[in-house]
Amino acid sequence: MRIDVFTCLPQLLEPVLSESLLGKARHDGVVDVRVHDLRDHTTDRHRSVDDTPFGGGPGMVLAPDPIFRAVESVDPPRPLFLLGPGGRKLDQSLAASLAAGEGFSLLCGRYEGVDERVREHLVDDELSIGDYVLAGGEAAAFVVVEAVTRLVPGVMGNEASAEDESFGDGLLEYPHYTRPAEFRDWAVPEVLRSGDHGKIARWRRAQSLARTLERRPDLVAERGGLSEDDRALLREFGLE
Ligand code: JCQ
Repeated sequence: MRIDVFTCLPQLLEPVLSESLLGKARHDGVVDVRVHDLRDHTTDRHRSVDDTPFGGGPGMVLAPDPIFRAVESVDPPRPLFLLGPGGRKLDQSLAASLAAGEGFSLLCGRYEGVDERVREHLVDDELSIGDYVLAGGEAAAFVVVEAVTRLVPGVMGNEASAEDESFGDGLLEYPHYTRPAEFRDWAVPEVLRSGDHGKIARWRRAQSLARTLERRPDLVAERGGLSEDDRALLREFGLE
């Protein structure tokens, strides 16, 4: 999987992409994440990537020339997504479809925006990580790269855990515990220490269901509500 990121702040992005399991996966050649500095594709003496908006108004706009030059000289994997609050919202299913492909590219918006000709004639689509405004697309690029690459086989330490978790099946995670069995008078639920693996699996599933119903009823509705099995499971553990 190859992911190319175009930014005028590579020094903000490169360090966070080089740490932890993603950094190791890049180092090991499991994923190929390339960060490109838009400033390397400027032609003026000041290496400027932005300019004042036609028509006036506050702030600066990313100019088209360095962006077109950067993208055309690299010929990065498509689709090329512009990161911005106006885009299609990233969710787990979009992350999964991107992870199933060969690669894609990201363009980080900055300042007040990006020259509209980039949107019209260069990028394939616009991607958002949520309904809020960032100073620039770099933090959003990191979110997209992390959400997608952790689904690529060989990136995460534990291959099983990416599947078993939150959102994998549209439910929130069950509660997790580690040692000590009793911490400040708070004991780990007895079922987890019972050694009854069938019962543990049912308890976890019931906890996931109850927690999702309580905190994110919209997610339960999205999967079509509770099945009869789901209800039986909640009843078994007195969670109904
Ligand atoms: C991404 N949710 C918010 C900020 C303009 C494309 O133009 C702009 C891009 C940005 C940076 O991205 C975000 C964002 N997902 O703010 C302003």
